[in-house]
Amino acid sequence: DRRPCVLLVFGGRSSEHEVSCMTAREVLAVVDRDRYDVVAVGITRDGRWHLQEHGPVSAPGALPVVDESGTPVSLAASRLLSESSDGSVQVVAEVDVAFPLLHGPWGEDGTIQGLFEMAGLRYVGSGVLASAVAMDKAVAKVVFATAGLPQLPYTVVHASEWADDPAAVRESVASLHYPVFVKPARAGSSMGGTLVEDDHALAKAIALAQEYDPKVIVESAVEAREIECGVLQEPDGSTRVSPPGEVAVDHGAGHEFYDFAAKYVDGTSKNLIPAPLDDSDVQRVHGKAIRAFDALGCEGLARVDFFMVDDTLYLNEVNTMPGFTPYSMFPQVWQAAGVGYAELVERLLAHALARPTGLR
Ligand code: G1L
Repeated sequence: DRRPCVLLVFGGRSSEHEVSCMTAREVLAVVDRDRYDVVAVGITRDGRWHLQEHGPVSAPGALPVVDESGTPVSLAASRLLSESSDGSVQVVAEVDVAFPLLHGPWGEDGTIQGLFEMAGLRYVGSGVLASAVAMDKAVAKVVFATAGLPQLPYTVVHASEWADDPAAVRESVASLHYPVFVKPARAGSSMGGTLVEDDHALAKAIALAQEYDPKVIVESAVEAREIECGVLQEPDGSTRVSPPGEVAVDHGAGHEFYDFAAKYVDGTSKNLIPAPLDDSDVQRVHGKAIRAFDALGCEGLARVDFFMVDDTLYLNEVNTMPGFTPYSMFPQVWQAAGVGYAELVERLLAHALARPTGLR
C-alpha cells in the first residue's frame, strides 16, 4: 500500500524564518523516502503558502528563504490543494502527518496545531495547549510552580502596570535584587532580552522587551550553569530523557548569546555534551525534566532547560519547538544517546502517526 505522506511546513511569519528554512533543508535531507512521501510547503513572511518542490532557496552566501515561485496551496482537511488561474482546484497530496517547523513569537504558538486539529490531521510535536503555554513564559511559570518545580525568583510586568504605576514595578523588581534579566514573555528566540545591573537601566530594557511582547518577565540573574536535556516520547507514550548537555556561556565580553553562525550553521558553539555532572545530578535533571514535560502536557518531544546554582536546579523553560538543525542542542544530546539525526526524525514521525486524532 501507499507510503504515508509527510507535509513539512516551514518558513512563516516569525523572526526565525531563515532558521526554519535551514532546518527544513536538514530534515528534508534525512526523511526516508522508501518509507514516506514528502511534500514541502513554505509559508512566506506575509503568510502565503507555496509548494516547495526544491525546498527553500537562497542566493549564494545568503540565508535560505521560502521559494515564492512555488504553486500557491492551501490545506482543506487532510488534502493539500492548489488552485489554477481558471479557478479549478487540484489535489496536490493526501496528507497523513504534518511536521511543522514553525514558531510564532507573537502569541501565535499553538495556532498551526489548531489548524491541524481542525483538519483531523496528525502532526509531530505538542498540541495546542502545551505549545501555547510553553511559548508564554509567564503562564508556563505558574504551571511549573503548581507542579512543585523550583524556579528563579521573577516578576511579570504587564504593559498597563508599567504605564500606570512604574514606581510599583520598580519596587517589585528591586525586591528580586539586581542584577536582573528582562525579556519578552513570548518570543521565539533570545531576542529582546537585556541583563540589567541597576534601576537606572530598567526602563530601557523594559521598552526593548515590549517591542517583542507587551508582557515582560523580569527574572533574578544569578551566575548559573545552563543545563538542557531532551525528552522524547515513544509511540506507546512512554518518555525517554537524553543525557543532559551544558551550554557554555561566555562571561567575558558581554556575549550573553552565541552568534548566529555558531548556533545554526557550523556548530562551533561550545556545548558540552554530555554535561559534566555526577550521576545523582543527572537523575535529578531527568526527574525534573519529565515532571516539566508532563506539567505542560507536552507530546512527542521537548527540550527542558535548567539553571544550576551550586547544587540547586532551577527550571528555566520548556521548548516544545527546540532548535532542530544537526548542530542544535536537542539533536546533539540525542546523538550522545545513540539516536542520530535521521533516526530522530523517524521517531518523531512514528510517534505522530501512532497518535489518535481528536481528543487525547
Ligand atoms: F515538530 C516538532 F518536532 F515538534 C518541531 C517543530 C519545530 C521540532 C522543532 C521545531 N523547531 C523549529 O521549528 C525551529 C527552531 C526551526 C523554529 Cl523556527
